[in-house]
Amino acid sequence: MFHFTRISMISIILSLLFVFCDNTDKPDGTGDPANLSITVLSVDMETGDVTLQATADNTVRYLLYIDAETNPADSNTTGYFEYSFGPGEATYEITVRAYGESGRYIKGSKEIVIQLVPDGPVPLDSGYFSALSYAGYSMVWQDEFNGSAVEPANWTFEVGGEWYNNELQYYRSENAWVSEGTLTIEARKENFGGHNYTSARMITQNKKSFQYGRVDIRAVLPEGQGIWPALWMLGQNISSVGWPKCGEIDIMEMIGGQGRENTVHSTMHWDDGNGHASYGLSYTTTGKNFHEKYHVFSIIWDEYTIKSYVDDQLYFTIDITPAALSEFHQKHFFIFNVAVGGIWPGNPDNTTLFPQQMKVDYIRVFQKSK
Ligand SMILES: [Ca+2]
Repeated sequence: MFHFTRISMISIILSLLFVFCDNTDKPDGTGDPANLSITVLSVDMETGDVTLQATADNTVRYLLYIDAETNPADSNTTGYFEYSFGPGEATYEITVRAYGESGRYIKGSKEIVIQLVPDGPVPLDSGYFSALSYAGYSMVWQDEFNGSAVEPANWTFEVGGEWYNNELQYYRSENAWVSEGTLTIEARKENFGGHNYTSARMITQNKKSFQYGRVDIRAVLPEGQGIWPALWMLGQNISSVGWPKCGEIDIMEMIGGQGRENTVHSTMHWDDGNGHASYGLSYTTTGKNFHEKYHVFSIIWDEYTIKSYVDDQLYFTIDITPAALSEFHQKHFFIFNVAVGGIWPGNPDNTTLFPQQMKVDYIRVFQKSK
């Protein structure tokens, strides 16, 4: 992803020190605290965990406040505090009060700003590459996304806000582009057409459709609760027979959040004569999550089976020879999209960082040589 976001923090001194009278047991000032200083010792860029040390003379107790000085977040005699601000963009005021034996205190404040900063794109050469050729196969179509625009001879944008599964996004062509050798589909948190999120969905229907072959798609996925990238296919006859009689080949789906970014799913959908039927399996990586480097999502589809792969590792096979699976013996077209929210992933929450991007390096289709 291009905007690979991480948390950073900066702190600045917000206020000078003041002496407050909490009570007047020792009005002569004996035992008053003095010389308060607050030092931010460490900031964990990914979790928002902060440690800080307050020191002052003649102090018997330190109290930590976050924002309003109503209830202390912590208190101790050492002045050493650990506090987790969590992810998300926000500005906090932290205040430390140092109480002396007199019962009076002095206080100081610092401002903590949590920001999300671009961490740069995942390098295009990171992760897995598939072969450019396979014995017994010929390449019949490829889009390497090496130009400067989405190729209209290959792709059509599906736009609008009426979708399925209680998804939240409005699809727009503005949320996809080609640059630096990749296709980017970006899910954004923005209001458009009565929706709170936008994204893109593009199809090859009536332009590039295939019956059987090997498909390789090299991509790096987005992340976060409620983010749902998919690389998939539908039967070319969907407009006449509808779903699921057209058949659906989900080459790769991932639902983000809750630590699920290490797993992708491949699923087939069809009509078995009694309605919708489906069968699929998932693949969980033992390496970096799917948003941290490129992987190749593949199917090998012939008249007998559809097999699904991640980085040439087979993890799913379905026998498509039974008559009820006739859907998979006809041409299918491709769909690339990033959905937001819905029944399966659940909706985004305050841990979801936007924008989120799926990047595709290439799609290649090979068929058995005649
Ligand atoms: Ca490329």
